[in-house]
Amino acid sequence: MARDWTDLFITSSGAAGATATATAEEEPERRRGFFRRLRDNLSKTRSALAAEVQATLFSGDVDAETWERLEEALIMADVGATTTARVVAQLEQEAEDGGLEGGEALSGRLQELLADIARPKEGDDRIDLRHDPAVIMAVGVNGTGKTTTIGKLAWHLQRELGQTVLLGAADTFRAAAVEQLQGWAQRAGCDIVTPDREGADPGAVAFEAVRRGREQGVDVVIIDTAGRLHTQDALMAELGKIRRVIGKQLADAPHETLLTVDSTTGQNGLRQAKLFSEVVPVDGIVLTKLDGTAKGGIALAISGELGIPVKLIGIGEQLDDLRPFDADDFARALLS
Ligand SMILES: Nc1nc2c(ncn2[C@@H]2O[C@H](COP(=O)(O)OP(=O)(O)OP(=O)(O)O)[C@@H](O)[C@H]2O)c(=O)[nH]1
Ligand SMILES: [Mg+2]
Repeated sequence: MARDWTDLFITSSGAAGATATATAEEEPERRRGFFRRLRDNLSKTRSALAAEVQATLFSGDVDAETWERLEEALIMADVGATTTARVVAQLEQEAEDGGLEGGEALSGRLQELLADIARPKEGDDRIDLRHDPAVIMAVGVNGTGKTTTIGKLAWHLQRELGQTVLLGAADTFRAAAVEQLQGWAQRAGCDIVTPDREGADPGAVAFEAVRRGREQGVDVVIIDTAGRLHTQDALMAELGKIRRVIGKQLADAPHETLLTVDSTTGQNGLRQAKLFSEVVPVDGIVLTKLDGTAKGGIALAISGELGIPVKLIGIGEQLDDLRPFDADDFARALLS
């Protein structure tokens, strides 16, 4: 099932349904355009991986060297050793059993196997906005793309799903961080709650944002947080504190904690995801900067090895360069 904004987000209003019907006719063309962009923006990983896979699987005789080379290519693309071994063993088995003949069949099956690994578990793959308001919190290592992602997300939620959005600038360490988020609020056309001074308590800003969101009846409040290394214990503990303060304003909030992972950091991203999710309940990953890396296979390693769903991907710096993650499209864009 192809994923769009209406597939990823569950909303209570009928707006999503209305949008979906209105665009039903243009849908195939729109999706083709979407896929072309995805494929283009993933070109670094694709050119590294697809060429090698073609050369390996279409070379005629399939032998031990074929599987070794395929493993190497997947590991180079950061699919991860464990996930790679699993996929290649399965493909090898199926080829030996005689079900797969020729490069076309082999690469088609490889694509399926990769998509299976990347696909989040049913029920684990959506973001429920049916709260008053829904509170989303962005966390992650410095520079991974939290603030940029929030800006793009606010824009899409309003444009595609008709949701009203309020941002909370709880990255209070640097004045520049607040200014950056203000810029995005302007571009997205939504309100923002800012700290009254540099170094203000991030929990207080988050609390105020949720309070104001309730008062104004907005649909979604998105909280930005300061970047922190997964190894900085005190800063990691602070995330828990911000969450508790939000919970005092609105029980059960935050409803969705999104961890941004910079795909250019490769396997280190996997480690970040692991350690962050040990400290805060991470509901989904936003994998950013896929346009700038040959290591896009990290999406598969995260799903395959940590079982944390990748929900959104960043494929550039423009407003519309954020999109719901679709495992099938992603695998296809990497290999075709
Ligand atoms: N090419 C590309 N650049 C991106 C993407 N997402 C974010 N960036 C860039 O990455 C840089 C860092 O993004 P920010 O959103 O400021 O990252 P952050 O996590 O908020 O950073 P801190 O607040 O310092 O922790 C910016 O220059 C963004 O434009 C993406 O998907 N593709
Ligand atoms: Mg930031």
